[in-house]
Amino acid sequence: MKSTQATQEEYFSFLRSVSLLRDLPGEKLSKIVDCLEIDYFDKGEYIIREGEEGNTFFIIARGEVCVTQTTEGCTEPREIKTLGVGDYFGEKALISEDVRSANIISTENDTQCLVVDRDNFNQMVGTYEELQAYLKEYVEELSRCDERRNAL
Ligand code: WNU
Repeated sequence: MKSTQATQEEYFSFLRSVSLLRDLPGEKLSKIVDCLEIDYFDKGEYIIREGEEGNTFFIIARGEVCVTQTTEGCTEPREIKTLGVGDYFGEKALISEDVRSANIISTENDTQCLVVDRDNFNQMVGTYEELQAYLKEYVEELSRCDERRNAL
């Protein structure tokens, strides 16, 4: 990401406030800031589509998104949760080496996401065993949630 130093510092302190990244060393966080892309989405716009290949991880810096998913026996994808500022998504496809497992749709105009690509995500997570273990466990929990939803 090319930007002024002031913006760099804003993103740095924002990332520091994201629970997942709380314990990363500053040096690591600065590297993430350096390689971030910023993406903007309008209300109703799909950020992620279920079934597509994905190579990016997202952190919401502004706005809100909803998570929807196809379930057996339903024609329309079902809404499963909403996420807001400081929440993140898209880790599952990266960690499980799978296609996207849900839709992520912006529910506000001008939703702003910080986007980390697979290489940088692996660098961010791979070097921190705790982070890796935490996400891996979370992703397994999501798979169980998916199964339960389909069993109902
Ligand atoms: C869920 N089932 C599935 C969420 C975000 C981060 C964490 C929950 Cl650590 P992807 C679609 C994304 C997926 C997840 C997100 O949707 N998601 C869920 C569920 O119940 N996915 N399968 N809830 S919000 C959320 C925990 O990030 O990653 O790359 O794309 O498959």
